[in-house]
Amino acid sequence: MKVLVIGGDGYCGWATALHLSNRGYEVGIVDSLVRRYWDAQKGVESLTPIAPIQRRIERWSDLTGKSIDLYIGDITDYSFLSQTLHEFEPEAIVHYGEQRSAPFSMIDREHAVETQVNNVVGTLNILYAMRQDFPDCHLVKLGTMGEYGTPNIDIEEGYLTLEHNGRTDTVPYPKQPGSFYHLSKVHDSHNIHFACKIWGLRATDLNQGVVYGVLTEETGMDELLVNRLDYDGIFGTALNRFCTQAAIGHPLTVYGQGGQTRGFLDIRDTVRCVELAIANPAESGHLRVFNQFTEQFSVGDLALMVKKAGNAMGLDVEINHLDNPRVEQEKHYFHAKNTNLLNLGLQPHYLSDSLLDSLLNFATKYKHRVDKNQILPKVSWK
Ligand code: NAD
Ligand code: USQ
Repeated sequence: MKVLVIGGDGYCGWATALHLSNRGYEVGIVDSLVRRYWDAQKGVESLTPIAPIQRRIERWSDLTGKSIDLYIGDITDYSFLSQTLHEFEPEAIVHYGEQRSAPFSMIDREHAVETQVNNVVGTLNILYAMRQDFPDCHLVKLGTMGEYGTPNIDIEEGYLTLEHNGRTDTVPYPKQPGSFYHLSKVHDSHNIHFACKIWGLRATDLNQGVVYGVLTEETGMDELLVNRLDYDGIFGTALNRFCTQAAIGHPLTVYGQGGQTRGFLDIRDTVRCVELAIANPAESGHLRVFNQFTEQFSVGDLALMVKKAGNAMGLDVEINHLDNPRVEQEKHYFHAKNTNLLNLGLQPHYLSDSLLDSLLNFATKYKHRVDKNQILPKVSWK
């Protein structure tokens, strides 16, 4: 099957492209390389040195004999997108190609606009291109668990059955996201839902939790294939940041009380979930929603786990509770369903002592590359 991975130079996209290629899919990568530009613009860098995309792909091909097609361009440019789809003729599109940092989207008006234009227009262009020429293609779109926010009731997978004044209906689950970035994903979900309904397209929205880890079977094959590891205050996610902080002896940066609870998953499960979604396509005319995470933790619990694992390795790990730069609930109910992917056969990698050891070892190996000025958060929601 031919699969186009949009955003294939990024953290999740690179790991996914290699995994699918390894599993025998014919893979193409689309990327504007805008994430490398944003890093340069903000003066931040992946902890791991990442090679140019062309070298990464060449190395993969030398190692495995498998080729990956590369299309460099911006999907908000409709003629580029349309031409690329005609050249590659995908049977499935995996769409990771968005601005994905909540703090980036909250810097100021310009960053909020840039995030929402990039994300919403890119996704709308894909929907129009599919409607025009590829109506049977399956869109696998990366959404996020943060679309739901932290409601005081259980989170279902995409839809909620309501009873109101004696009548019942099943409707998209109410969304209460916590940043202009997370809102862009909600707008995408609504646009995809509508396009499936009116044009009969098929799509899966993967509401993914916070991803952690560096290595997959494929990205661990060679130094040139290594994945990015963001630890800075804009792009770094909680557990990746905590492990890097532990490695350099910086107190772990728990925001506020630390009771913020989220869904989490290992990058090795991200690639497998996407493969499962592709191998079991959605029906046409329907937006299917899967909640893509394997475990729930509070950030305070994660910090304690990193401290314990770090201390066992001889690192001196302290936990700091900073004034929360975000506006979010710091103590709340959180119980989300995640059975759809398990029912398709996902066998999760749970967060274990050995994985924490390997993440800490990884962070320690590259700790000379840490820019200590990029650890503390600089973006405020207020
Ligand atoms: P990333 O920034 O590492 O990768 C995104 C890639 O998309 C980059 O290489 C970037 O250059 C490219 N891109 C962005 N806009 C583009 C455009 N208009 N045209 C072409 N390419 C474009 O991000 P990531 O962590 O790999 O996240 C990928 C997706 O997964 C995002 O949609 C994000 O919302 C979602 N997601 C990520 C996480 C996580 O923890 N990393 C969790 C849940 C959901
Ligand atoms: N947090 C800390 N300390 C830190 C960093 C974060 O306490 O140093 C807290 C945040 O306040 C928040 C939680 O940890 O409560 C998660 O923050 P994060 O930066 O790890 O994740 P988030 O901003 O939600 O975004 C990330 C990805 C995004 C994806 C989302 C999945 O960047 O692309 O959509 O995770 S989810 O959170 O499920 O929506």
